[in-house]
Amino acid sequence: MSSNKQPIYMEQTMRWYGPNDPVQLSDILQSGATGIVTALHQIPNGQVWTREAIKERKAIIEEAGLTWSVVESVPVHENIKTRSGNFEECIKNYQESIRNLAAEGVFTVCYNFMPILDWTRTNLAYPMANGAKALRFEMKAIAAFDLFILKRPSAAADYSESMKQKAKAHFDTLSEEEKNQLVNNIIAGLPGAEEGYSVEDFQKALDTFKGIDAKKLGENLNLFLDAIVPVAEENKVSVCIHPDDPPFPIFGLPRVVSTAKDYDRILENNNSPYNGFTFCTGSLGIRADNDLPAMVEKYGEHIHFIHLRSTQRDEEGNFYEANHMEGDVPMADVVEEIVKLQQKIGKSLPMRPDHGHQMLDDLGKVTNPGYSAIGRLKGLAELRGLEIGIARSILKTE
Ligand code: CS2
Ligand code: MN
Repeated sequence: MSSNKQPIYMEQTMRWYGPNDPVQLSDILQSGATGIVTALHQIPNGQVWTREAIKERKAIIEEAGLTWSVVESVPVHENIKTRSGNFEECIKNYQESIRNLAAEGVFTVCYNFMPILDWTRTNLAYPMANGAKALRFEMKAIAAFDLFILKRPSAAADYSESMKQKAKAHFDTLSEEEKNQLVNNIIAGLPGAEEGYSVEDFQKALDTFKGIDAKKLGENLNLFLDAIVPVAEENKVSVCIHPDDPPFPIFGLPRVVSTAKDYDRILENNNSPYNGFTFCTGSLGIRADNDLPAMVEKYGEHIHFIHLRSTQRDEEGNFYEANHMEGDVPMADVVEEIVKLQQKIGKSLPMRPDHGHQMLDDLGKVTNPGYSAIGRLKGLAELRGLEIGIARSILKTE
């Protein structure tokens, strides 16, 4: 290399759902990742994460030779999003959890602000041509659930005539078992979602967002940040919001973290270096109007955590999770910007291969959808090679 500069590489991490995760820490160690992304899923949403509970989890991770790099997520209670009920207590508890994490040496906290549902898919075993299985979001399945199972009062207004027809035709092909499966996929809670619902409870939950449009939800997010960013600053904790997935409204629920405009609003309100983003290429990449490399360049100093995966979309709003190097996400361009960013800020950013296909031996196993071992291992291996190649060639020409 002509330059003396050493490349700065991303910190390779993997998500681990805790002691009950079928993928163990010893498996993650073999992937070459050094960092763990995890959460205390056993603590009910809205309550304080105590120092003892954090310390205990951290010890298990370190015992395995790994580091607890990022919390994903400290969940934001629905009452905070609607500013109702005991939201003030929930915010106090959130502040306390941030303090406790910092006291135990965990300084990066991911969260999201999606109403009611965390990430949403309709098919968890969408077959790829090569026999692997992917996660998929299909509009006609969402509409079929919304119109004919949930029977949400204002659902009809949210779909075009042709989508309504497609949804009806699709619904008529579903067996009882397939209907149950669809309901489960949508509302029972994908891994990491802290809440699951029955159809009845789901409608009740939707009703709590009556009158809360995107403007209001954006204000509620700002008010939440007003309360937690100062605490994050004091404790040197980077809080990083994960984008909406999918990044457009579903079931009439508002979205406030889907675009660069949303990023601007979040920073305008709290322009602290500790207020930032989990840059999830798979979620943001579902929108053709998100220029991902440009977003890394523009918001880089506020990107505290990176999720790399790809999605393949179509005009109708359907998408599936593609191989990490395929699909709509220009992965090489994104990684090139990340390499430049790390060189500029002189810091390594934690990254995880976000989801992977269910493949090889994992096809016969019970796995957390999106979080089987081998697909993520493949993603990480490809991403690692891509980054090394890009970083070395950039430094050579400098
Ligand atoms: C999903 C979610 O895209 C993703 O990473 O697997 O678990 C997401 O990480 C959470 O919603 C973030 O809070
Ligand atoms: Mn993600």
